[in-house]
Order: sequence, then C-alpha cells, then structure tokens
Amino acid sequence: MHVIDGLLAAAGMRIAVVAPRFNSFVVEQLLSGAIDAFVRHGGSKNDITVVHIPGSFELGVTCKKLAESNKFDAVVALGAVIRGATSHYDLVCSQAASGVAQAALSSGIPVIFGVITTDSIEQAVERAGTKAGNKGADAVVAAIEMVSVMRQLEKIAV
Ligand code: INI
Repeated sequence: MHVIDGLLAAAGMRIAVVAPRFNSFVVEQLLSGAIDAFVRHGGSKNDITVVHIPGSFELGVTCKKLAESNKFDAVVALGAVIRGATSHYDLVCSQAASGVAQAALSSGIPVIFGVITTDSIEQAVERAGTKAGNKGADAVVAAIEMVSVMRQLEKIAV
C-alpha cells in the first residue's frame, strides 16, 4: 500500500499571499496569521511575497498571474466577504471561489482558498484570530501540506 501524506515543513518554500484591501481590518489579521504560520513551520519571511488588491472579486486574475509565474510553490488567497447590507455578496463569493479554483487548475500549483465568507462582522472577526482561530494561518498550513503532496506526486508521476 502506498500512502502519501504532506509534511508540514516550509523551509525553502516560496509562497505568494494575496490580501484584498476590502474589509482590511479583518484581512490584515488573516495576513499576520498567515505570515506567522509560515515562519512557525520553518519558512522564511524572505520567501513570502504579499500582493494587495482592491477586493476579493479580483482574487482570480491575481492568483492566476502569480501561480503561472513559476516563481512560487503555492499561492494563498485571503479575503473577507461579509454579507452585511451588500447585495453583491453572492457574486463576490462565487467569483472569488471559482477564480481561485481556476488559477489552481490552469497553473497546476496549489492555490489555497483562505477567504472568510460570513453573515456578520462578528463572525468574520471570530475567524480572524479570535475564538474560531485564524483562517489565514489555516490557509498557509494547507498550502505547506499541498506543496509537500504535489512534490511527492511529481516523483511518482508516470
Ligand atoms: N470585496 C471583498 O473582498 N469583500 C466584500 O465583502 C465585498 N463586498 O461586500 O462588496 C467586496 N466587494 C468589492 C469587490 O471585491 C471588488 O473589489 C469590486 O467590486 C471591484 O471589482
């Protein structure tokens, strides 16, 4: 039996983290959780490139460009889409999710969905470093795991 498990060792990995400015009070917490998680898993701050964009709607094209650049092992998309009173919540969520998924598929490298989608600001704050953890840190751990899995799959690829 062959079992492939990703290792959580980030030394030598290069990642890009995309951070929308919209709802920046939440996204900045996700970003600091992401950077902290990368360093705590052995990665170097010098191997992180942070890209600020207007909003989560722009994640797809940004992640695609970064993922196809051959400069990164993984791309992490952060964001906070909060329903509140906005009518375009569903549009922004679905564009962000499908854009991130398409960037991963077109590039063949992991593009991780670290976007919080919530009904309220309180729920977003809970997921950005308070009682429900930090989704930015979770996203980076998923990126590290996926880079390790992809490297192992490359070795067995026929
Ligand atoms: N962008 C977000 O990242 N989060 C939101 O909650 C949000 N809302 O609610 O509108 C949002 N809108 C901006 C959007 O992502 C684009 O930047 C904008 O429409 C320009 O294309």
